[in-house]
Amino acid sequence: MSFSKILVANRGEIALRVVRACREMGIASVAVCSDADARAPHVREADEVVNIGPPPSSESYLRGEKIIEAATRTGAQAIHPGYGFLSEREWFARAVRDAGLVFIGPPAEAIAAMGSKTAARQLAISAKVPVVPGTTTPLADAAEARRIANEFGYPVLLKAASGGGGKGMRVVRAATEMDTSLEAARREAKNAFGDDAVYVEKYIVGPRHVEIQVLGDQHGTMLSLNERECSVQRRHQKMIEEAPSVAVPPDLRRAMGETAVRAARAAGYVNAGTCEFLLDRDGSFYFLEMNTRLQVEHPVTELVTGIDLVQWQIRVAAGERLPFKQEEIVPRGWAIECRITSEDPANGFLPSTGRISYLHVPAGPGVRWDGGIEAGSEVGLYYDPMLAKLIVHAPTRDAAIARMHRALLELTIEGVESSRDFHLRVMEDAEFKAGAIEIQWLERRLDSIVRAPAPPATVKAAALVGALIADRDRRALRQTPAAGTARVDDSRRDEWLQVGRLEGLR
Ligand code: MV4
Repeated sequence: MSFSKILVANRGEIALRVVRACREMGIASVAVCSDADARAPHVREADEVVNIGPPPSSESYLRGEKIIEAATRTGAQAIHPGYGFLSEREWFARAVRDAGLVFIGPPAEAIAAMGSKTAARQLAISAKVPVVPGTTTPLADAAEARRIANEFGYPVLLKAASGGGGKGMRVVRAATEMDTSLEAARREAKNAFGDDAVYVEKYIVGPRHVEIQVLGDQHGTMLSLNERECSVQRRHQKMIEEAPSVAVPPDLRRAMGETAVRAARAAGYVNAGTCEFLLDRDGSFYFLEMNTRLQVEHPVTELVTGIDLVQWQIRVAAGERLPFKQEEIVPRGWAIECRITSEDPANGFLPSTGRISYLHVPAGPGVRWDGGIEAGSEVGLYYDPMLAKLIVHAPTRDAAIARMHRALLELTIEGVESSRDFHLRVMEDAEFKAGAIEIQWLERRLDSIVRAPAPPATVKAAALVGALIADRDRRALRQTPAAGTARVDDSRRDEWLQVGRLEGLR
């Protein structure tokens, strides 16, 4: 059995990613779009389109019943939800199935099993998956919290039972802070999730965020596709991901992979999913939660494993068997992804809006661009600010960093501010280059990174004059010393010299 037509219930780069997989597999695709996306690339590349409503997500991409109706009407047999929107809604996975369609993702029951943080924690414990020491049931009061905290020592972390994304979290460094912190965590949890249940864990200081991609078929095969390092994040938004991780030697890779597979099996998981872990500095790792969807950063895994995750999502949803053996899945080379967002790093990552007046996309050896925009695209505030992902693959981490730096220099986006310069500065950062990153690294380093000398002056000037100057600008920037040799101060002087030369040309 295979599908002849799939509806893609998403927008932007991920919708285009799924449409591309369909086309390569000889499967027709149906895009859905809001009024704001009628001319978007994901719509143009699909075989059919159904308009599902006004721009706000709540009136379009979140309208499950409209989307299912569109699938039925166009004769699609399956729905790919992408990430975000309806991808992790248990009710949607169930409604798709009840409509006689295939949800390209895990069973509704597996989404439910991993949906609540405390339930997932209990499931993990029952499957002998290590979790951070702490409780699995909500705290009654501060006295109970103090009693538990005394067992494993301060600092501890209060977490919302219905939590996610760091909301309702409070670090408690001493018993005397417990009352006020518990109150604050409860208030925040109540506001964010309508549930003030809070539990407590030992606070792990300075860990990395390492996650394991798993892929399972309907015949009992569950594979680990190894780790991704996702520590470079700001306010729980990942900015840069890579595979493999400098902190994961082969033995640890095997142990974490086996653990993730055990967690996935315990949840009755099928299709692609990700187990998130904290990796402590001493090499111990703790299961945090499972993301029951395809993730933004899936391309880095695709590049180092050679496995097309989206195609295999479709194949296993259609009942195919995975033909791979765990021993065959060995990382090859190094991949890095930068999330290119319409945010202004120089301005506290303030979202920027406007029309993309000019776009030059990097290319060349080992460069992949998963984008959902083009010149002429309108970037508004209705949707996520991620415009595209720039992904590179090279034989070593050093070569991948140099390649990403080169590709970022080639990238020009005019009309909206973007995170491009921020990413350039990270690729030049000595600590990043040394792999000395953990979950607090970026927040600690951000000031010096965004205040670092950067092309903004050149880019801004170019924006005024237009696309012709932008091209010349890019040529000038390309002469910046390579990532491996430039000291920040040198590159600053060099870039300002380039700007001077550019100005002289006008
Ligand atoms: C933690 C932790 C340290 N110790 N738990 C943040 C979001 C939520 N999913 C779990 N999070 C954390 N849990 C213990 N016991 C640190 C974090 C954390 C974090 C985790 C992953 C990626 C980025 C993070 C940023 C800040 C804090």
